[in-house]
Amino acid sequence: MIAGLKATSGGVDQIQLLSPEGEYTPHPDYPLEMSAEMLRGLYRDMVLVRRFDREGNALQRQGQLSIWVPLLGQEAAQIGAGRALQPQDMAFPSYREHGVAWCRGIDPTQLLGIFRGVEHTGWDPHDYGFSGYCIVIGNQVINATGYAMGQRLDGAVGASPDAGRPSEATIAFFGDGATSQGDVHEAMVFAAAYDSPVVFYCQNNQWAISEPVERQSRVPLFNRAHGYGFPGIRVDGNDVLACLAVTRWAMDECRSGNGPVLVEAFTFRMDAHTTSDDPTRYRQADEAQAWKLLDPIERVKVHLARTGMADSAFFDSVDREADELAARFRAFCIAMEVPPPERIFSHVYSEPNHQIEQQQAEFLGYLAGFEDEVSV
Ligand SMILES: Cc1ncc(C[n+]2csc(CCOP(=O)(O)OP(=O)(O)O)c2C)c(N)n1
Repeated sequence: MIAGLKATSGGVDQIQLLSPEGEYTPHPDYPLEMSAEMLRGLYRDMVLVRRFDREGNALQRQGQLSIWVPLLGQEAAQIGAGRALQPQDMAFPSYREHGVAWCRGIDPTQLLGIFRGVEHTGWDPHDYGFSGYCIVIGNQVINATGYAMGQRLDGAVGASPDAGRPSEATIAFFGDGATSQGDVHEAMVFAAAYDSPVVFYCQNNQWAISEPVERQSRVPLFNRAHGYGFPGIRVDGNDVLACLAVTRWAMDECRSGNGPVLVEAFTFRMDAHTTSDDPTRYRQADEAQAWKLLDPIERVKVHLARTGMADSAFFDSVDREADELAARFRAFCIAMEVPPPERIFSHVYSEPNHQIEQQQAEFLGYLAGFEDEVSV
């Protein structure tokens, strides 16, 4: 194993504000205005997101979803980054970013259609500043870079953006495995060449399905940024405060025209890659056990309790809210109607498309051929 990439240690370069024991230490380069309300809000976000994620997993096991992509363990990496964004920013997720979706204002029930196989997406990206989920590894990173280029050309970047609109930036979410993909390298070269306002946010959860990160990179991932010519920062991905502070800084750099930036959130995928995967086939149980001690929610809970910023009534109320959310999520899923078969051809392009219309007509004609069949 390569030094600095040991399973539970992000190494000396890793930015951390909240230790696994719940001790807060401010960082001079990444200041954060702390308040009890903000901390309670981050805690609530993480608990609710974990709760509906667990429900998604259970729904797949009960045959209600075709697949589910768990985020267990990555709550801090996602909520920290998600809460660092401003409404005018644009985020490009892969397929595991349920926590970021939550921060962008997407109701969790809107995530269900794609996993039940009845929707292409479930929301309009422009309404939320959150693109559709991307299953093709790395593809969204190149799209994000193009979008960020557009923000620059539109005059939305810099100290005094055109047309009185607030400065904007883009963030692209991807995994450690995606860094082995050509699209990601192209995106980084292009972003550097054109000073694109894009934060490359890599959640290094240690595994690309069964491929460990140390087989994919000879150096810690954040170090690769120096080769492209922009800053690379490794943050403790299980520390929501560090993820928030560092992403906020990185987005500000991009909004002011100093981007791009690579942020590597060093974390761990506690569950399977998807519900179709069996991690016991390729990883040791003690690896997950070691990461359990670094749980992103527990350290905030300990800090809140120890400092008196929250009491048991608060924790109980969040748990109750989580149960209610999970029940609503489940009920919505089970009640989802099966759409008519031609629906799959809609919402493919934003404008009418002749080829898609032709395919839809052909498909309907094919189905009509079965109308005379008598069922036995
Ligand atoms: C272009 C492409 N190649 C292969 C796959 C199959 N695939 C799905 S997920 C995955 C691993 C991705 O790992 P990583 O980028 O670390 O993200 P994570 O799932 O761990 O968040 C692969 C190879 C794919 N979806 N797209």
